[in-house]
Amino acid sequence: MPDRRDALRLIGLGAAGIAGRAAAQDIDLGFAGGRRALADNWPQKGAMIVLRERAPLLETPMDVLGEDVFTPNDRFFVRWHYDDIPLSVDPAAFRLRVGGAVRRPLALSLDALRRLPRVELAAVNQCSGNSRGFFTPRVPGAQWGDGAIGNAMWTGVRLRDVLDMAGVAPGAVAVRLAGLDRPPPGAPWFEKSLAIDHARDGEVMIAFAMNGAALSLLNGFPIRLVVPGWYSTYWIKSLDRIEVLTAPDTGYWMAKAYRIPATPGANVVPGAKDFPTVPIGAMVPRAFITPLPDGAKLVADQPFAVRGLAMGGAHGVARVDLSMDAGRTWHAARLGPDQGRYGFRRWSATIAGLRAGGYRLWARCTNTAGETQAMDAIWNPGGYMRNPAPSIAIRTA
Ligand SMILES: Nc1nc2c(c(=O)[nH]1)N[C@H]1C(S)=C(S)[C@@H](COP(=O)(O)O)O[C@H]1N2
Ligand SMILES: [Mo]
Repeated sequence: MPDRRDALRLIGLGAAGIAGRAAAQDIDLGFAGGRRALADNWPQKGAMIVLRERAPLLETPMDVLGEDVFTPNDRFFVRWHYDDIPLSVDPAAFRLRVGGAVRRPLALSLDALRRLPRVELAAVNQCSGNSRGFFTPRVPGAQWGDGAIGNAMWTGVRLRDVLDMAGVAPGAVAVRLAGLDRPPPGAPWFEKSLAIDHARDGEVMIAFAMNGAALSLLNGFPIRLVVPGWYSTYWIKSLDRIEVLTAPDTGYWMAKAYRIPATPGANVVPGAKDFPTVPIGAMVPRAFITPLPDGAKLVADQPFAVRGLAMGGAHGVARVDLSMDAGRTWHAARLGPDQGRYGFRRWSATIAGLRAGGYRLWARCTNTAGETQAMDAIWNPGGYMRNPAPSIAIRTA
């Protein structure tokens, strides 16, 4: 648990320290306006890329992401919408309330939750707007690079088991979830809903640990929702309220925000405005080439190793392919161990020696449902679901 001093840093005292430290450790995310400070004075966090201090937006550096299939908790990205986030939580006093269309409203202690059957699952947590900074033309919203993503082994209990304890009443259509963070006066609570069948699918989880340790405050201590395969806007942190609804959620965060064009791949012509929308949902496949940096300098005529991570979205990773000719021909990469369909999977390949010169290397992931990454990026005004085949420049000399 962060102490009081750590908590104070969260509410703004950190600013001076961050500014003082930043100059030597700037990072360039690779788009105009993408210079950011790296700061290591956030509670329970190592060096993070700071997009915003209040409410915190902290991004994972890509070389850190590439080091392991599981993202270290102290480098895991952070995203909150409202300034008023929980700075300390008393685990003994904490209660998860379950109400709405249920037979027995509940106020569950953490101990009561822990008595339910335990489940464990690897899953990628990715912000809907990950990589938004690369949108062309640019769109408003958090200007993330590619690091608003991480993979963890989540431990917790099934949302279904909690709902069954309360007894879902007939006529239930959705389950609404909210946490301890508070909106400013007049603004709507950050609440998200899942269809009742989704909420009861046995995979949606209330997690109390990631990678074997308690959640950090910034990542949702003491419990958070995990919605495997779905964008993390639904992964409510510091979850303390569950409400079963008998009519669809018409709240701001479902009906107005986090909506995507109802078109294939959420893609519209840049600048388009009047199109039907649906709430964002399942993630799409992505590959990342890391830790090899963009513009890597390699020795000519010598084979070299490339590796990275891939995710399949709502389906497992079927394959990762590499191209050195702008997508005309693709060659299969080796896949590392399968840790479950919702997690990252390692890929690697050896590339034969290249004559001295400049090259570009592309990667793409295809999932077990046959969805793959296109060479060209999509566009939508929310800056959501970006997943073109990534590429890096390589120089050999
Ligand atoms: N209570 C609460 N939960 C929340 C949010 C929030 O603002 N409040 N933001 C959501 C969004 S949009 C994202 S991307 C993820 C980020 O999870 P992380 O900070 O653990 O990486 O939290 C989700 N859960
Ligand atoms: Mo997000």
